[in-house]
Amino acid sequence: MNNLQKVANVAVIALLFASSALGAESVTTANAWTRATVPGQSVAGAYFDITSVAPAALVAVESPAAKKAELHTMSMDGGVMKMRAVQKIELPAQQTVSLKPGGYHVMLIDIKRELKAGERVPLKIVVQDGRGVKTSLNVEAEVRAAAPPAQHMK
Ligand SMILES: [Cu+2]
Repeated sequence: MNNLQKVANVAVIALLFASSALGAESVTTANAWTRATVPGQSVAGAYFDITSVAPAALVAVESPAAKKAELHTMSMDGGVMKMRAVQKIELPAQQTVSLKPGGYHVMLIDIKRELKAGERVPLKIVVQDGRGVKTSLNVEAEVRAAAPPAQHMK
């Protein structure tokens, strides 16, 4: 570890002690994307990598592109992949949690218009820290070219 890294680590620790609430800089996201929709498609998954410096949880998402957004998980149930809504997605300290097809994802429900490849969909994500304090972050999801829409089961 060089001196610059040591200074950076001390700065992060100081920040943790200085603020009881998670600052916007304490949670980072990367690689946010969603799939382009086909006409008539009303739901779409949105995905991103999220990392928190302190233990936290992703508790809500909203987007102006959809009437509502839910946090979903996907698991095998009797040999069938099923999605279900979850109240939160735990974010262990300094571990990147990936929302991706086949796992945790954001479900955009009642999409207001077609999502076209190349455009960006704004997402507002809400993270709750260990003391219950909520912080919201804005994330831009890149719309990627369509693949066959996933089956949505309740
Ligand atoms: Cu889903």
